[in-house]
Amino acid sequence: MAGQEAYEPPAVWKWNPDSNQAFANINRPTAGAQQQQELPVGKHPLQLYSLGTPNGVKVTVLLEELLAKGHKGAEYDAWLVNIGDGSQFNSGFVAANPNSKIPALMDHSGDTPVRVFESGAILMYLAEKFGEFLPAESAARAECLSWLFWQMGSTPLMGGGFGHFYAYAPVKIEYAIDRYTMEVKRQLDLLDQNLAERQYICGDEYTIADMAIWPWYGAVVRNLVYQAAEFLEAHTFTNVIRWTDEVGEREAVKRGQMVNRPFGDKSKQLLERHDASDFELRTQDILDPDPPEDEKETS
Ligand SMILES: N[C@@H](CCC(=O)N[C@@H](CS)C(=O)NCC(=O)O)C(=O)O
Repeated sequence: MAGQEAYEPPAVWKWNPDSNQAFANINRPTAGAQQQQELPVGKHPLQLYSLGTPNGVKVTVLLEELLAKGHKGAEYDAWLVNIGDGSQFNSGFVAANPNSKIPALMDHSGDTPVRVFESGAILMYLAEKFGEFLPAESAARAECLSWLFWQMGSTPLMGGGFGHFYAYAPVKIEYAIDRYTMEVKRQLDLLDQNLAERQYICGDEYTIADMAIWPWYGAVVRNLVYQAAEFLEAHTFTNVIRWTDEVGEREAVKRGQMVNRPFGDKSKQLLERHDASDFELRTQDILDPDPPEDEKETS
């Protein structure tokens, strides 16, 4: 098969730390802290440790949506966790999330701090805490949680499966790309059929299910991840595109996407968020402006 070298697995797999696997510098086959480093704690009860990837954006969008609805208790400090340098293996982060992946939330509002990890669990925790974006009525709640858990279970096949083998793997393996492309197209078709009938994922109401699904599938159809829109014929999923654009117009969604974002347009990068005014005062174009063209080094 094209791109596939013959490989006979040995009886026992051994880790090769020098392999050419994508992300080999941070991946290892063991869990737990690798270095002592405590987490910073800011002034608000809610402390978020994250990065502006789709899993991180879900949570910052929800927090900004809660604040937009007037929930002052949703004020939060968002600290940047650089997963490229292995900060997710610092002892403080591991105490907040033993799984060593962003996002992780600490809620200091009670007598004992509460840790919450897994983005879906964080969405549910905050939605329940503030009584928003998760319907209270049993059937509507079941529908919302079904789509939330659908995202948590399905997206790894898109990200870890399709995205990894299509965009990141150092060899293009037809078998793997075929397998995961089939699944991703099926997932997009499912969303498209659902959104043909409904304004939002669960019906007329915008919920945490939209917030969970949008950063992933919206990014794919708008070609913001994996550069695969043409390959997947993303333009055919017209209902997903309609919903993607509609959700993307929300002010809280625009703000949530800026938080803990160390890449892209500097005016949209808010590396840390400690106050609502940070969106106006502390973006990277202000904190770290590019030198004027005529002062740039020429070599
Ligand atoms: N199921 C987890 C997945 C989180 C996740 O995969 N986070 C990635 C960034 S999007 C990460 O922290 N990766 C670092 C690593 O794998 O070491 C969730 O939804 O919270």
